[in-house]
Order: sequence, then C-alpha cells, then structure tokens
Amino acid sequence: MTWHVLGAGSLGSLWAVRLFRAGLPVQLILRDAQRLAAYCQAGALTLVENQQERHYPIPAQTAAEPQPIQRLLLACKAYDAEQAIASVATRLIPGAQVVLLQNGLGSQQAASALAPQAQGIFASSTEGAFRDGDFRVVFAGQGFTWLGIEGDSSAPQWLGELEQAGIAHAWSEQILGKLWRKLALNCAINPLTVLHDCRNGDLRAWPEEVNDLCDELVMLLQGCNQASAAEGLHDDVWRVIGATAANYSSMYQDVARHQRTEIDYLLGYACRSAATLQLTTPRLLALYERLRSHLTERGLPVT
Ligand code: NAD
Ligand code: KPL
Repeated sequence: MTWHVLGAGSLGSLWAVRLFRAGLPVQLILRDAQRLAAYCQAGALTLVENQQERHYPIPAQTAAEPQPIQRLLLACKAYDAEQAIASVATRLIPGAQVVLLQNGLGSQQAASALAPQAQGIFASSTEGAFRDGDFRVVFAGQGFTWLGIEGDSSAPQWLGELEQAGIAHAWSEQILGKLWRKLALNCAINPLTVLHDCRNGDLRAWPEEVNDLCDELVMLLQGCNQASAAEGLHDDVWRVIGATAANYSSMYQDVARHQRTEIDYLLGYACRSAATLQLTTPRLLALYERLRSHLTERGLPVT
C-alpha cells in the first residue's frame, strides 16, 4: 500500500525518505504544478544524516491527480492542515487512514472532520529535522513518535512498516494525553525563549516564571481530564530545559526566520481550553498577550 506524503517539508521528507529507502511505495503530494516542476528539476529529495547526504528519487504528484488514497501522512504545519487535507479529501477512500503529524492540539480534529470517511491517527513526535534548501532535509535529532486513536488499543498492522523504515514509534490509546503533555512542555518553554530572546537552557535564569506556568498547566491538564499528562510536569520541563539547553526552541526559530508560529495550537489552545473550563490562569493569559504583542510588533500572525 502506497504511503502518500502531503507536505514535503522537514518532517514529511524525513518520513518519506526512510519509508522509501526501506523499499516501501511512497508518493509525495506537492502543493501545485510549479512545486512539482521544481521537484522534477531537483530530481530527488536529499537527506543529510550524520553529515552525509544522499538523494532519493521518490515519485511525486500534485493533489489534483485522481488516484485514490488509502494511506496518507499529513505532514504540514498545524495552521495548514485543514486546507491541505481538503485538497485531497475526495481522493481518500472510505476507511482510508490519515496520520496527522501536527504539533499542538486542535488542527488534528479540524482536519479529520474534513474527511469523515477516513480514520484520523494522531501523532506526537520529538524527532528533529530542518530544511537547509529546497527539497533538502537535515536529520537533526533522533526522537520518538507516538501514534494513536484515543481509546483504541488495537495498533494497525502497518506499524511494522515504520519498524522496517527505522522510525522509532509506539502506539498509544491515550494519544490525547501525549499531545497534551507535549503542548504543556511547549507552552512552558517556547514562548519564554521568544520573549527572553534566549536558548532553552537560559530559562534557568527565570525559575519562578517557568514554575508558575507549570502550576497553571498542571491545573489545566487536570481540568481537561488529563491527570496522567499532568504528573511530574515541573520536573519534566526542567529535564527538557537541561537536555536541550544549547538549542533554540522551534518557536524561537520560527520567529527568528520571520515565519508564522503555531501559537494558536499551543498557547492559544491552552488559554481557550482554560476559559471553557472557567479556570483562572492569569500567567498563561499574560504570556499569551505578551507573545501576541511581540509577534504583532514583528508583523507576524497571531493565529
Ligand atoms: P515544514 O514547514 O518544514 O513542512 C511543511 C510542508 O508542508 C512545507 O513544505 C509546505 O509547503 C507543505 N504544505 C503546506 N500546505 C500544503 C498543501 N496544501 N499542499 C502541499 N504541501 C503543503 O514543517 P515541519 O517542520 O515538517 O512541521 C510539520 C509539523 O510537524 C508541525 O506541526 C511541526 O510542529 C511538527 N514537528 C516538526 C518537527 C521538526 O523537527 N521539524 C518535530 C516535531 C514536530
Ligand atoms: O519541542 C520543543 C520545541 O522546541 O518545539 C522543545 C525542545 C521540547 C522545547 O519546548
């Protein structure tokens, strides 16, 4: 069965290349005829891994092709997910499976609703990849990907293909908890690195600010029936800050490159959820306000 990969950016390319070199059928879906022409000119996706670059001539097409899709990897940013799935919705056959790789929360549900005939599988990944050129991806950090359907313990057989491709993963029937935990980590770390203009490790200079945010995030997770995602959050945030001390957070990098952030699916989603539950979260709200002002001043979208 073919893996259709929509979104040949950092993570999409990293998945596509590993599936392809494991001998599995892969088809890239590019935005339009212009991107397809540029890809044909490049001739292949290039993966840089352990300082070695290799080229992978993975077949590509646009969304306008008519062939049915049974398995799709949606690998665009959260704010592009709905438009991207809509572009192939009529090609998804009943019972098709769509793996949603978006960070944060909210986009997966919205995208799945646009293709109700398909089964949405949510993913939460800590792998690291970035683009250093058109159709070029650098594998920057080994990580792990949780995949799952909430409340469904029966992992699909094709997970074996991920094993074959060397993609470290596991199935979780509590995938929402995994996504909430990652969202909480990202909310405690990423906005502060943007506002303090610093690396993750430099947040050790603002322990109270980080701990106060963690207090509210714990309350929010508990309020959202995600008590196990709340367990040990403070320690985990400090562990991640230590383990990634020399790195700039993904949000910091987006802002530095003057790119749209996923704020609406992280801090925005957290603040909206707190409001729905009538929870008092002054620190999260203040952080959201400061971050929005910061982005507006730089001409970046706040959604
Ligand atoms: P990216 O910007 O590098 O790639 C996204 C790609 O999707 C781009 O090439 C874009 O052109 C393409 N795209 C968007 N809309 C499209 C459409 N309608 N049709 C065809 N292509 C379309 O983004 P990324 O870094 O790969 O991130 C994808 C998601 O994975 C994000 O939610 C991100 O937070 C998450 N994530 C990324 C990493 C990482 O290391 N890059 C790690 C963990 C999670
Ligand atoms: O996921 C991250 C990111 O930068 O987006 C970490 C490293 C966990 C920081 O929140």
